[in-house]
Amino acid sequence: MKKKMRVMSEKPLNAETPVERLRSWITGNEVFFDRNQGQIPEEPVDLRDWKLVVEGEVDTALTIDFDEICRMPKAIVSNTLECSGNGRSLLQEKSRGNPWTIGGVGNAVWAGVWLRDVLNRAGLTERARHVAFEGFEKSLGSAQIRFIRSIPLQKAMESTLLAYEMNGEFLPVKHGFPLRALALGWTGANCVKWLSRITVLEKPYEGFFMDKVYRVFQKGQDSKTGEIVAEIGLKSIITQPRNDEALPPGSIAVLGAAYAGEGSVAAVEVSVDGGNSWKEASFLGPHEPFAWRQWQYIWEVEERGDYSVMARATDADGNRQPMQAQWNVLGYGNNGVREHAITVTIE
Ligand SMILES: Nc1nc2c(c(=O)[nH]1)N[C@H]1C(S)=C(S)[C@@H](COP(=O)(O)O)O[C@H]1N2
Ligand SMILES: [Mo]
Repeated sequence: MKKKMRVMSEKPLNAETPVERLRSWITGNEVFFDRNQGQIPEEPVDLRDWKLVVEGEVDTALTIDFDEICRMPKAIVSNTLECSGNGRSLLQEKSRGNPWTIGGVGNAVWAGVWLRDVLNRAGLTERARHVAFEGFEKSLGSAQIRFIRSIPLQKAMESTLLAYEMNGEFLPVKHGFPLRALALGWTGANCVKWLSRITVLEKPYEGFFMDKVYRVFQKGQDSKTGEIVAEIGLKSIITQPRNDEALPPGSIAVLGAAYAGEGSVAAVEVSVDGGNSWKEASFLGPHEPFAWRQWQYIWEVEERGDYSVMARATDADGNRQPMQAQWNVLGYGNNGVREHAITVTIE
């Protein structure tokens, strides 16, 4: 099976999963997409040197070592992680950033401790509203800006995991060893790797990675007034056939995955005529909270020619994926049906 990542930059490492490897419910650790702002640690940190500091708007600041984390109640959850910029290169109008196609997403089974258990240990003051995470990796660039991101307290207490395992192994170094945040159903930017410090705040953390990037804004608008990227949007991707593939007439298995952030995918439909008519796809494999669903549609086709194949997802609340994505300067959240259409030639 193909293992080669599509590398967009080496330093920092930004690489997407080959499409063939998005066809199973679990995305293997070795092909899980890589998204980094700073330098991936060269070696796994010595666990004797690592600790997690919890401070800020808490009754008692804590310093927790790895053994202590592992002794806390263990939670196991599936979660689909997607980079906010995934699909950027498929937008109709160009935008700034890594040229992701569809492989800036993956699904894994993660194990760790609930953030709420850690925060409850420290005790929250009545001023507590947001929770900031800091990664310990070396920054890149002359400005030496640390990767610090905050999320609202409600998300932190409801459905945020501090994960130390990914698909049954300790986190690979690239994916945040020994501990990372996982705001379930939210984009990767909210899931800080190489976690070393949690600071409870009265308001969102202010800094480069909060105010200049990971905001949805338009040309001429101050980035800081744009919305902060949070939940992953409702979206479907086609993983087979490949875009521009030529196939003989007959029975063609169209495969894909669909995901809905904190929501649940209820249906996926496929169109082979540019969106004029739609047929329901069937689901394959597990259906778990926060995780994508794999689907297939058997397309019977006899007539030769070029076909535009599209997939659109509907969630459990009846929301339907938009036909076209909402463009923004940094190209976040591309979940447009048209942007993700593929062309198949029957010859
Ligand atoms: N410490 C740290 N955490 C980070 C980042 C980073 O650069 N540094 N990148 C974030 C972004 S933008 C994404 S999409 C995810 C990617 O996680 P992965 O590389 O494990 O797939 O990590 C997030 N957490
Ligand atoms: Mo990201």
